[in-house]
Amino acid sequence: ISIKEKILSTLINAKGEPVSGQKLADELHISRTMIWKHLKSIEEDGYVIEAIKKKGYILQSIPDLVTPEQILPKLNTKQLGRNIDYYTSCTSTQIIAADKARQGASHGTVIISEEQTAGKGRLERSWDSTANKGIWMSVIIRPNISPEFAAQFTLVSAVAINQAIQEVTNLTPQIKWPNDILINGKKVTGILTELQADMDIVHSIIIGIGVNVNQELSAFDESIQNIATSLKMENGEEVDRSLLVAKILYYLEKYGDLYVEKGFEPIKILWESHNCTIGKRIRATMLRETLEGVALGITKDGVLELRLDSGEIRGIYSADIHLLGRS
Ligand code: BTX
Repeated sequence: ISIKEKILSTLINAKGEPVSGQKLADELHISRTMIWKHLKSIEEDGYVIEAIKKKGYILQSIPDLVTPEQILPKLNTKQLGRNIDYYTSCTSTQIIAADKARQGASHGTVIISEEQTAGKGRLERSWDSTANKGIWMSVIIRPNISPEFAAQFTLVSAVAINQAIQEVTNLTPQIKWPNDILINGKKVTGILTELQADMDIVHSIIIGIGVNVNQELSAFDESIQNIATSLKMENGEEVDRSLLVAKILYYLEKYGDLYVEKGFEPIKILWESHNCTIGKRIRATMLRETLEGVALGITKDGVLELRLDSGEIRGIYSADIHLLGRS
């Protein structure tokens, strides 16, 4: 933790009371001039600090950022998010997380950025990641499971994010198999799960989470304006991003642990109660074929069962799903 971070956390912990510049200088063993320089730099990050003669500095307002300083006081987890690597801008948190995981980053490490310049979707598609308006994060987990069970973490994550959004906003999102969260039919969240494993052992799973939070419609690239939405667009209010991050991590830990301990059955029930896919007529586009039919349900392994018009039932492991309406 740097000197600047120490000064900031002292100001935050003072809860509106003045903090003496001399006291800060004494405690941190640096000059008053250095304190002043750090305060200027904190102000450049969007914090508003008032200086009161003979009394000291008061923190007047905090910008909406997803810094560790803002997330940690709201975080109620044992391991997830206890180690946060924060960026104001980066190419993709998923790429940084993959490197860190290879270098041995611990279970629960989070890479989070205010902005991504090359955010990734599945199959090398791009993910629109406007600065300071969304949650763009990757969570490194190291569960003790074999690789064939890793894909289900996408469904575990969807349930966790869904629950967190409901709790913070009162909106009721729905999960579209396997990895989209929709509100009023538009995409508010994408999940990208990547695996580092050998044949029979998982080294790490990297869960990439993108949530559109405070964007206006015009913030989205024109090409996705008709399919994307943000929490603010849906409920008309700004959402506290760091609180939502903390809640997502809380439920991801809770449901991740539940999955590792009890298997997929309890997650399946939660997933089913929030999904908008089952019972619908859908089109599933896969790498080599496109199928149409009625989504019957998910199996105990999270595979989507599709009844084709011929009556044949097919298990879908991975696809892009287009909802065609009721069956
Ligand atoms: P996906 O392949 O299911 O969805 C990508 C598609 O979604 C795009 O082709 C586009 O049509 C649409 N899209 C792009 N950006 C947005 C957006 N902001 N909102 C709604 N729709 C959009 C989903 O892939 C997985 C996305 C994971 C993103 C996270 S962010 C943190 C981490 N880092 C990173 O680079 N990716 C993950």
